[in-house]
Formats: sequence, C-alpha cells, structure tokens
Amino acid sequence: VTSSFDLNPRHFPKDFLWGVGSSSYQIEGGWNADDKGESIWDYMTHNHPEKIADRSNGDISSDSYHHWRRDVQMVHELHVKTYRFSISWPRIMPGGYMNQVSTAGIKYYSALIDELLHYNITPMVTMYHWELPQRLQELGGWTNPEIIPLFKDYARLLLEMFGDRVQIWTTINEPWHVCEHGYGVDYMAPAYNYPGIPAYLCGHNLLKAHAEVVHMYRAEYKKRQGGRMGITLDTSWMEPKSNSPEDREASQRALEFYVGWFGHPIFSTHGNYPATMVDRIRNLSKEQGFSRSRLPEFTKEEIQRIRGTADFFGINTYTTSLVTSNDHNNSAKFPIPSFNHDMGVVESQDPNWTGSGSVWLKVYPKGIYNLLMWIKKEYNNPPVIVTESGVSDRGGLEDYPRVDYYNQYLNFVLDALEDGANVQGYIAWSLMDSYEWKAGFTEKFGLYHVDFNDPQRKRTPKISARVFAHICKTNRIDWNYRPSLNEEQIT
Ligand code: GBH
Repeated sequence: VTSSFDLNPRHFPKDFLWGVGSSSYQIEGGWNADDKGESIWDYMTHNHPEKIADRSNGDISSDSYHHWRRDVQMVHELHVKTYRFSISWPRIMPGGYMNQVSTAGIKYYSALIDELLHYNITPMVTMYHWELPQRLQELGGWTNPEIIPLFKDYARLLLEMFGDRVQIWTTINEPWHVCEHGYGVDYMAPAYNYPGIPAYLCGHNLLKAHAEVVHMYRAEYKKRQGGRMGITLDTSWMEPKSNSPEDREASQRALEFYVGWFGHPIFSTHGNYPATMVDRIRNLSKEQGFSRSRLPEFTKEEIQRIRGTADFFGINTYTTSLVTSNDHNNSAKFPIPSFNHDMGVVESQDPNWTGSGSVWLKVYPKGIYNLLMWIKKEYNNPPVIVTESGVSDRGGLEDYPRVDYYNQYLNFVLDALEDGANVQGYIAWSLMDSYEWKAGFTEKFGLYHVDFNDPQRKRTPKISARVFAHICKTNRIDWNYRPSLNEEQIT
C-alpha cells in the first residue's frame, strides 16, 4: 500500500481540518513589552534558571511579538486551514484581574487574527497554554477556587474582543500536565513539588472553571458568534507491556488517570471522575490516615454542570508507554501519597523504538491509532481533533525522521478514520522551533527552523514543512515525495 504503484491512495475527508500549532510563551518573546505582566514562566525562568536545561528563558524566543506577519505567511505557505495559537493571560490582563486590561496586548492578538482571516486561515485559539499571571499564583493559582471566576473574567474578555472572529476555541491545554507537573512534582511552573494533594485541587477547580466558561459561551456568545469550544487533553498511548490481564488492566487504569481524570467528567455519559480513580484514591487516603479522600468530591449538580461541556475532544499525543502494574513500593517516583502511587502503574519504553531529540519521545506510530480507538470506545465516538502531534530533533533543515514521523502517524490516523473514529483534524506541533519549556532551546519541534542567533530570528522551511504542506494540499500521504531544500519558497 505504500509504493509508487499505489494507484488508489487513501485520502483524508474533504473537510479535514489541517493545522499547525504554537503557544504564546514558547514563541512570542516580548516578555515585558508594553504593559505585559509577569507569568509563572517568566518568574520561574528568571528566578530559577537552573531548572532549565540550557538556563534559557522565553524573554525573546522566536520573537513572534514582532514577527507575527512572517508567522502567518508561513502558515499560509503550509496550505493548512487552521493555526492553533494561544493567548498569554498576563499580556492581556497584567495582574490577572479586570481592573487592568492591556490595550497593546489586545491589539497584538487582534492584528494576528485579522492577518489570519485575510489569508482565509481559521484561528484556533487556546485560552490557557500555561501562562498564569504570577500574581494569581501568589494566591495559590489553580488550587484556589478563586481561579474559577477569574478565569471566567479572562475568557469573557477574550470572547468580547475576539469572539466575532474566532470560530474554534479551547479553554485549557493539557490539564493533567498543568496540575500534576505544576503542583505534584518539581517539573513545570510553578513546580510546587507537593505530591498527592494539590494536583487534585487544581484539577477540581480547573474542571469547574472550564465548565463555567463553556456555559457562558453557550448562553451569551455562541448563537451570535457561531463558533465551537472544546478542551485539549494529553496522554501517551498506554500499551500493556504483556498480554497478561494485570498489564491490560494497568493500561486501562493509566488511561483513566491520565485522560479520564478530565475526560470522564466532561465526555462520559454519567460524568464525574472515573470510578477507578475515585475508589483507589479514597481507599489509599484512608489507609494513609487522611480523614477524607485526597480527591475532592463533586456534588450531583456539579457533575451535571460539567458533563457535556465540550463541542469537540482535543487530544495531544506524541508517544507511547509500555505499562505494567506497580507493586506499590514507596520510591522517589512513587512517594506516598502521590499521583503516581495512586495510579499504580510503571511505565517504560521499548529501547528498540526510534528515538528523537527528547528522552520521553519515542516513535511508535500505532499508538495514535490505539488512542483514537480508545477515545471512540470510551466516550461514544465524540468529534476529535488531534491538537498536537509531532517529533523533536536537535536541529537541522534536513529533518527526514520528522517526515517519516508525520507520514507514519498520519497513516494510522487514516486507519482510525477507516475504523470509524470521528477524527476531524490534525494539528502538527509545531509551526516553528521555539522555547521548549524545561528543555529550553535544546529540542526542536518546528516545521520551520528559527535562527536564534539572528536578531531578526530568520525562519526557514525544513524538508518536513514541504512534505506537510504537500499532504495538506493533496489531502493524502505521498510516500515518494522528496522535495529538495533548494527552493526558497514552499510550492
Ligand atoms: C506538549 O505537551 C506541549 O503542549 C507543548 O507546549 C510542547 O511544546 C510539546 O509538548 C513538546 O514538548 O519528562 O518524562 O516527565 C506534551 C505532553 C507530557 C510531553 C509530559 C512531555 C514529559 C515527560 N508532555 N512529557 S517526562
């Protein structure tokens, strides 16, 4: 099926939503331009550079605060239909409150949106890709229920300012990552490193904040503005390490902890957290001497209010883990209590899988198929948009491994479509090389190379940009397409 003699190649659906993605802190720079406030990432990278692989920060990064016109040109060259980008909360509301709104911040995103529409590209806007105003972190961030009305205020401002021109919204990028990596371990900002308790408070407030925003959108904006709103979850595919019943159970449990924690309350028929999660955390909490479960409980009304609050299921997925049951030993990775210990799953990867520029990211193309089929089965086949998928390297324009990644992963997306999964789109991560959070500038995910030594931050298409553009243009995978680097423009 993959040879040049293939006279009948499989096509993606006509209206398949092709896209490329980025996020504000990773590309914008302009960290204190005009009246922008400090975010938790500004704060962490400035005060704790030792937490970042190359001690760098996003102060300038790809400088999209100044080069956004070129960014849109690139998106246009790629023949995609949508550009997924995020808005920086403190660029719009420097202190996180409505008392101070930045005109310069609003102007920036407004111009970007208009430029996209000029090229007929649909803006897909993420409200929160991890840039919390530092002032709100000082109140406890997502662990403080105050975040619910504050996030709603911020969302209302975005809908008022941009909702007439934005047809696809997602509220929050990767809640699991926000809560567990931000509060449970010393990883992403604010790096609380307080296992087993605050991540669940974060998740609880985050779900309520998300639901309030979707209800507000539906009640006050959707009819007039006509768009749709979802959320983006993330997970690796959890492949049972063996065919034993224990490992298959570990796989299902891991998916319920990573995806179900947020997916079940929003997308399942009954709502609420997955029963496995509720039971395990309640029982372990009791064993550990807590007077009630570390996982907060929703009231009946809250369960109903959260259920159904998404028009589509956004999923970010890059790689696969092999999973087996944990023996519950107390260890650095499984302290008692902790999310990992509650989940009770040990993850590994097959050393034979193709590597990438990131230790965690191994190429396992079938994982995306398995995950899409799992979502179909688990949540009654909701409309799904793959909001991120891609692979890193350590640099260079001749990125043939990235070409292979997209061809192979997309081939499995076609399989999932053929097997009935309601996949509506695929957004490649990422438009261009950018600030890779903890990895700083050491890992590159871009279809476009960015010269970080050039004050102009010159962008150059890699081989993968040409291949991805060809896929989006022809709506199919062409295994033999081998563009050269010589052409300056993508055609
Ligand atoms: C995405 O998250 C982000 O949304 C995006 O901003 C980012 O650029 C992209 O990843 C690439 O990194 O170090 O073993 O603890 C993807 C989900 C989950 C990927 C956690 C990195 C770290 C695993 N991420 N994972 S580990």
